[in-house]
Amino acid sequence: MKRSERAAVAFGSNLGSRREHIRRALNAIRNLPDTRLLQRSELHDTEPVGGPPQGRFLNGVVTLETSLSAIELLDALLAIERAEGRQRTGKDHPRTIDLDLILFGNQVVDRDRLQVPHPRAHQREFVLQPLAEVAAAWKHPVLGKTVGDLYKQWKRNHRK
Ligand code: PH2
Ligand code: MG
Ligand code: MG
Repeated sequence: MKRSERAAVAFGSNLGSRREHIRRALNAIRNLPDTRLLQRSELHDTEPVGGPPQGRFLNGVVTLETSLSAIELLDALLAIERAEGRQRTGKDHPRTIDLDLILFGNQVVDRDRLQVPHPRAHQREFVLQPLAEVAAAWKHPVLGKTVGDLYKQWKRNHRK
């Protein structure tokens, strides 16, 4: 048995039948080789952040146990996005499904194709809130704080 890692994957959809894209993408994740789905957060209906004017998102997070490498998992997620009809029309444009690798054990990856932890995750409530539901105690290997603390910090910084 290869060494396995726990991974956190954020998903979001704001084009077409949002629930259906998410359902099928999570099914495809469940069927990946050497991978087990551990937990799924609630689905959150969220305001789009950045990009051109566009519809609201459904966002959430799953945790996985996998013996794929981070890059292998990234490639598998991109293939699932393509199978769900994802078109890359421009940065932050509406999408049928977006699957972002957020955390991979305590590994730090900084390559052109892949940065883990996801460099903007700790600034985004649509990632932090569902991530805190399923992985509050997970320590961010770069920032040295738990996901729960990062979400508390986000809320403190965005208090009106
Ligand atoms: N994803 C983005 C940009 N903005 N906003 C919300 N609410 N949800 C997202 O998933 C999202 C976004 C880039 O991936
Ligand atoms: Mg994204
Ligand atoms: Mg993405």
